[in-house]
Amino acid sequence: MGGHFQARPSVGASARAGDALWAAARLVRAALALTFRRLILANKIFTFVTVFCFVATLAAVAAASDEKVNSVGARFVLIPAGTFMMGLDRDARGVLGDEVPRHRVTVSKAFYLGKYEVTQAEWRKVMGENPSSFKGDANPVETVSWEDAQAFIEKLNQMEGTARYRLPTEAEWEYAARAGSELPFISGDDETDLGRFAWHEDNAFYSSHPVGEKEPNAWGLHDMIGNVWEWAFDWHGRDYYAQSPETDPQGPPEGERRICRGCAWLSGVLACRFTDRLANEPDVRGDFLGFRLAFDVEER
Ligand SMILES: [Ca+2]
Repeated sequence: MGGHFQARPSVGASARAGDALWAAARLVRAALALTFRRLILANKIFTFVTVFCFVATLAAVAAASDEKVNSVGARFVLIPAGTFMMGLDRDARGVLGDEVPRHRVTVSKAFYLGKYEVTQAEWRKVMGENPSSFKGDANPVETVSWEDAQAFIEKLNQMEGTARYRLPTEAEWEYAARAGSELPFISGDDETDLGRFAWHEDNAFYSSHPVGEKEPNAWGLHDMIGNVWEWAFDWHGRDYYAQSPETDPQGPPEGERRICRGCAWLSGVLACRFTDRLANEPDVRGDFLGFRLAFDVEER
C-alpha cells in the first residue's frame, strides 16, 4: 500500500502541478487574448484603411469628375488626352478637298466639352435674350455668329469670375466627336443608322430639336452630329491638314472664315461624316449655326 501511496504524487506535488497547469493556461489565455486584441486592432486598422481609401477615391473622382455642371446648368464631359487620325483618305466616298490628308493628331491635354450644344435657356440666362428661329428652351441656340459666341463666352466668364470658357479647336471637336471611332460616320461605315444619333435632313422635318434626344457617342456627348452646326475656334485653311502640327493644332494664324462642324437639321448625310468641314465668315448667322463650349482641366 505504501508503494501505492508512493506511486501517487504527493498533495504538495499535485498542487504545484495544478498551479503550473493553471499558470500555463493563463499564459495561453493571455496569449490568445493578446492575439485576439491584435486581430481586432488589425481588423480595425484594415477597416480604417479600407474606408480611408474608399473615401479618398471618392474625393479624387469628385475632384476630377467625368461630368461637371456650371452656373447656368450646362453639363460638361471630361475628354481624355489622346491621339487619333483626323480627316479622310483621298479615295474615301464623297471626300472633299479640305478633308485630306488623313493625318495623326495628338490632343495633349484632357479638357471638358459640353455634353450638349448650348441651349436657348442657357443663352438667355447669360445674354438676356434669345435670337433663335426655332424657339424652345431645350433647343440649341442658333442664329448666332462666331462673334456672338465669343460675346456669350466673355459674358459667361465674367459671370463666373473666370476666363476658362472657350470654343473647342477643330481638332478637339473631331477627336471628341469620334470618341475612338476610326469609321467615317457616328453610325459606323455608312449612314444606315445615322438617325439613332443625329437630326439631319431625312428625320428633322426642317427644324432643330431639343438637345439630348438622340443617342450619345461613346464618350457621352449628344448631338455632336446633327441638330445645329457647331462653331469651332479655328480659321478655315483649305490646305491646313497638309501642314498642321501633329500636337494640338489650332488652325491657321489668320483667315476669312471660321470652322463649323458636325452638320445640322438641314444637312444631307454626307455632310454628317465626322470629317466634314463647313466654314463661315465670323459674323454670319444662320438658323443652322450654334456651338458648344469647352474649358481646360485646371492645373493643380
Ligand atoms: Ca451638333
